Amino acid sequence: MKRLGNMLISREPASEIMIGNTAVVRAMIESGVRVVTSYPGSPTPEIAQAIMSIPSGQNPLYFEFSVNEKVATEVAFGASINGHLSCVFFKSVGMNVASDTFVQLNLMELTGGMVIVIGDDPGANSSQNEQDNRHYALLSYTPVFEPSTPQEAYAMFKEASRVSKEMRMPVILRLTTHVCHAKEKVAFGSWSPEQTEKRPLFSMENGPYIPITSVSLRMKKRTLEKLERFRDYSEDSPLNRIIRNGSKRGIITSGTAYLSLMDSVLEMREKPDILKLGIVNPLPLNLIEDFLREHSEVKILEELDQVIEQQVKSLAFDRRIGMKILGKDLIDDFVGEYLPDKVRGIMSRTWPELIDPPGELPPSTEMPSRPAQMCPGCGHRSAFFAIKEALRDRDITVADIGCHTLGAFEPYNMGQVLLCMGHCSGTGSGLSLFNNERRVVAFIGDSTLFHAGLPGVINAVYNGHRLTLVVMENGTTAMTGHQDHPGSGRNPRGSAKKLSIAKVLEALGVEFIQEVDTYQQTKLKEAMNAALDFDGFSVVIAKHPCMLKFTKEQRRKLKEMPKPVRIGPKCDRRYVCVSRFACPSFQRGEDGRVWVQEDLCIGDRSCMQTCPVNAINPSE
Ligand SMILES: Cc1ncc(C[n+]2csc(CCOP(=O)(O)OP(=O)(O)O)c2C)c(N)n1
Repeated sequence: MKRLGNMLISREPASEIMIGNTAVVRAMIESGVRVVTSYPGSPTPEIAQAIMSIPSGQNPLYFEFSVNEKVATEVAFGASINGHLSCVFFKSVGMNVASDTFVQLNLMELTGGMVIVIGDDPGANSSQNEQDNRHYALLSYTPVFEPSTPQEAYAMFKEASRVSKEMRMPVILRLTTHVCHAKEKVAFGSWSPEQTEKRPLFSMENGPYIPITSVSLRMKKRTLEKLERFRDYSEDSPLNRIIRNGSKRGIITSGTAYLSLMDSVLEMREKPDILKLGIVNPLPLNLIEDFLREHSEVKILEELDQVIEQQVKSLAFDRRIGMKILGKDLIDDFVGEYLPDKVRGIMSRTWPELIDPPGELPPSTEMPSRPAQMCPGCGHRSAFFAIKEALRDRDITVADIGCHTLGAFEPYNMGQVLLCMGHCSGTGSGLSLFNNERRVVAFIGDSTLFHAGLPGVINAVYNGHRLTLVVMENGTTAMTGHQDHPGSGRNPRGSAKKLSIAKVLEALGVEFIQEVDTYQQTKLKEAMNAALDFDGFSVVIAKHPCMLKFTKEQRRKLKEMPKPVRIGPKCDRRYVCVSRFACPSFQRGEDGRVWVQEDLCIGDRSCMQTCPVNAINPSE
């Protein structure tokens, strides 16, 4: 990490192998970004890791994890109108949380410039959906750069910053999972701390900054004019380029789809011309018109929705361009990442005479499927095991987003409905209405509670909903790689004020709050029973540090780690440890014997209390 940090602030130009996320950080530094904000989420958390790897005292970037994406966008906006080039980054669905703020940005004169880096997730590798955030760009009149590789991510971030500053408007750099995590040798330029520009500080004269009534309409007109100026710039930008193969067939594409297409093109019997778009909003309409007129058939190859296709078809209609435009024709074309085999399949359906469909994968290359699991020692497992004992079969459980979502799977089955971060108290409240028989229990992580969970709590208190909220407090944002949050007592710059969840909830008017360590299963079950009996909104804070993080830290400090547990002679093969507690350290042999996989067991002993015959024992 130290080498990474030093490389990111080296003053000399160089070439280094790096992932797209890291390349973006180098570009931030070279561009003179001052303020960077985020709320964690895949596929972008390595941007934060790279920023935090820079030695303290030498970091030219102020960086914070804000409490959610909306606040992160607001902090970056505030910095920008005070003359500092700023950047906010988050994952795909983070845009939904940021959106109320984000859609206003285009109206503002962003004197410092502001780049919004979005990590979209076609294929929903680590998200609830694969939403195409180019729709938000259209909705908010915001330009979008879309790289295909880490080198392009680096170059496009720099260009996005330059244009954003020059035109004082927000600009999106839209990454996707593949671009974030792809690795290649990136050639970068020089940098010196002295080169950071001074730009106009906040002044009402740069405004207006209050979009109300007729002022808002004037501001919108100015935005639309800026967007047209941006389109003119895009018409001539080398980031939109044509690869000519002398064909009457053409393809318009961008991002990852372009890279996968290049694989297919190698196999094509006749190679089409390709218009590779690096700027996908607003589209360079004159460039596209010329491309359409030069070809008899043009295929639009784009991952996810028909954002480019619809605009190109409407352009062809408006400008009376008579040729064939081929778009998406199957539901499958809207779903999943455009990886090489998928693109080859699409191209072979479009022009069967040019390329054959991909062959079947040989069986040996198929990965065995493995269910996602909580880690050995995870406090969430201990909590689910105990809470399950307090619930009745027909009680309703509501999941939220985080590691604890894994409780929705076998054998715990805790969580029957999930929408998005922080939904659980609201959804649970709705489920509790006209429902006197089935009790409702909602689960939420601590980072999620601060992110978007508190309004649901306030609503439940205010409207007197009867349900129990279990706050799974592990002191970190575990799911996305252990980022700090307001309850962890740290921020990227060191120690920070630690907010007590119990005190926050108390201040919000919650009348029943009990805190229990999740390893104390009997106590937790009692607390749950009391909470479920409470006539109103009740909260149980089920606490235990994230054991993955804790064990990693302990390994650095301790010479010797706790020893794995062992199975004693009392074991009468009821298999509670294997089937109901379901820690992956317990294995059932072919002969029916239970044994402990020692390289998984962290010796936390939370399992010992779950064995009805006390057959799980500590090692000496
Ligand atoms: C709007 C949005 N932002 C970010 C994420 C990425 N993400 C998934 S779970 C999670 C939080 C997990 O932390 P916590 O609530 O503390 O639960 P834990 O994983 O620690 O159990 C985040 C940030 C997301 N899914 N949605």
